Amino acid sequence: MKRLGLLMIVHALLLAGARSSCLYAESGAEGWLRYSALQEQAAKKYERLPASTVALNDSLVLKTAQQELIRGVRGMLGRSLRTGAGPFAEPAILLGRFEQLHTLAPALTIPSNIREDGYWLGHEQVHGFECLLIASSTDRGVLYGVFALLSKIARGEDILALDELQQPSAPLRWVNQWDNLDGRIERGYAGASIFFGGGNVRGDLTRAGAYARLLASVGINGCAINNVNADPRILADSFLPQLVRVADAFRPWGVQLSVSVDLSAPKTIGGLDTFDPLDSQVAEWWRRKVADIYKQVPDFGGFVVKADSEGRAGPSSYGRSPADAANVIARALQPHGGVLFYRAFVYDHHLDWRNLKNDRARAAYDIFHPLDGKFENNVVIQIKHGPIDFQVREPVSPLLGGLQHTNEAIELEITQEYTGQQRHLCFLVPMWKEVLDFDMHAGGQSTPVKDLVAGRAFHRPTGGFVGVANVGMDVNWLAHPLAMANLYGLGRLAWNPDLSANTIVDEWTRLTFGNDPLVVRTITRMQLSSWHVYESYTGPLGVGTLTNIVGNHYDPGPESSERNGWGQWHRADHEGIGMDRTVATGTGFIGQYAPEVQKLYEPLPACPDELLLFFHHVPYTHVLHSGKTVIQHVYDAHYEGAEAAGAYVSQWKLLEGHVDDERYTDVLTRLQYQAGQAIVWRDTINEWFYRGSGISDVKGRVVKR
Ligand code: GCV
Repeated sequence: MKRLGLLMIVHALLLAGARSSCLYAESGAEGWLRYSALQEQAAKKYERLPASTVALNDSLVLKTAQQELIRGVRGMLGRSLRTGAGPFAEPAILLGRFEQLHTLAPALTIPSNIREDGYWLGHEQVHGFECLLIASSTDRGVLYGVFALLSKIARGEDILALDELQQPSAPLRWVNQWDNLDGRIERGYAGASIFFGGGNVRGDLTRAGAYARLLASVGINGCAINNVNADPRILADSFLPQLVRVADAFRPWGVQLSVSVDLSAPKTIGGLDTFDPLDSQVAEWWRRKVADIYKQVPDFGGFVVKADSEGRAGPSSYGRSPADAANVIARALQPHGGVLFYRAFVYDHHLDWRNLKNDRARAAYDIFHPLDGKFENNVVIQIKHGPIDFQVREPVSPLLGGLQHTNEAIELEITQEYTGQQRHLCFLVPMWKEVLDFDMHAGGQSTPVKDLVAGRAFHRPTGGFVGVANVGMDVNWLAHPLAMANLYGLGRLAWNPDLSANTIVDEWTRLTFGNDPLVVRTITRMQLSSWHVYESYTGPLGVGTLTNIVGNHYDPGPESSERNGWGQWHRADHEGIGMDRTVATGTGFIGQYAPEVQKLYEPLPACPDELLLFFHHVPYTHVLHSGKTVIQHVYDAHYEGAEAAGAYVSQWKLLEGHVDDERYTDVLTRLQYQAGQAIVWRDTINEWFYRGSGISDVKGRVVKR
């Protein structure tokens, strides 16, 4: 134990060192929008880029797009694009909406029928001049097209014969921030809020504007800025002028402001003696409140609601359903075009752990599936990707396949609450890809999650993606410079879930660190392996969380999930481990999936190793598909994982001199810390399993201290 304690202290000191380096120069602040000067040879490729740019309307967003284009070209190619010259005077980069382009050049064949915010990059003759065209049905789409063009230049791609149409997979591509009005962020690991402090919106919102720019660059179009554990004051009349300022900071980037609201607001701040969603005064309160907001923020996005969950107020206080609660607010939003995200993260956190049939994983489906079709058309059920809570490995939430007459959005957690809290490297895109590609077989058809959430599978009017981001005032936004690949990846997947993890991380690395092949190869390999590495030393075989769940959700704490009502149980005893969620003998959770999916999980021999302990309780001696026993797998995985984490340090050291010193040293310090902490995890978990099972490691490494 002494050795462990010492290691912890050394690592805490190392981490403190890593944190203080947040003060280094602004390199992290630009994220993946660095626009670093290209080397002479690389820049030659773009010699024929037109020397001017013309915006075909003067909207705020189009102006932003034009300024961004000028900024990017100046940074990367050292050239200042001219503006103001008409499109007929010289070759130009034309920015505008399809209809404007058509008026200008009726003979052009312009794509039609493209989804909102989709854009076209084309290279055409306009009035005798070679022009590069960036066009869309919306000004925001043109902005996205500009970012795409700049990304191509930064990554050295050809742009002179462009004819490329890009359209978003889903209409709603949002992030949620869990920021409190006092400036702290729930599950935020990168400093204070960029929006709030001392109970108010910050005076200086420069950083909020810079965040909106990053979001827009990957197609994110909405941001709820406050914690889903919402302070009702966010809706106070006196607070509205403060929200207006945030909306102003977002607007140039086409990011719609939204807030999380507490269902009790009509009572707590509204002066009513009830918040019963079926009470007509309550309905009227929401109607007026929403109308006031839209008067001052006409492009307001809508609300997010967490209710009847983890102590939050909810419709159950009046015997009403989530549909009653969602609909009363949704109706108020409807005339203004706003949406209401109602979170499916509703569960009883006082479950009786002694009852082996109890299962928190069942909650979302049990509550929301019977309500399918009872929600207004502008309600979106926001569903965490797994049935528990962002663990390192979970099966896909059955509710994603359980709503066919209701809009849905998938909630993915960018902030690494259970996956190393941005102190460990854990690139989550490979995990999200597995979820999005998973076929739920809903309604007897092939329905990958990505089609369900986009609304395509069942012809829903809307749907999408929500990433819980929790960026903070840290110069790197998410603290660990490599963690920004998760924010980038969320946006890219929301736009196009068919992109591979490899493509996404390759793009991000080139944009963030340049095109040096050694850098690109090393970072992409590290990132792509990192989720499995983290999983192997923290939560193997789908066991769920072995972290300290009653405390920081970070350190190893395998006992903490048991004998309490939170329902994150792994049910380890001296003979075996795992939750029996089968239909035959367990909690019946597997029965919430379509029959095709049940077949994958219900029979023990079919169940994939990586989810075995999520679905089945087995003896430690159970033999896996891999041929190893469960217990030996646990021992080996922890040694392999810790070794792989250690190897990241030497891999990163190859980049000395290839990456600027500030980021080189910052990342190195963090990886060294991670390597130490992985050993702490390895020894704590292996020893705990050894004590519990009494079964020795065949390689003789695990000892009782
Ligand atoms: C905002 C988990 C987190 C909570 C979070 C909650 C949620 O339980 O630990 O901090 O609360 O999820 O998603 O609502």
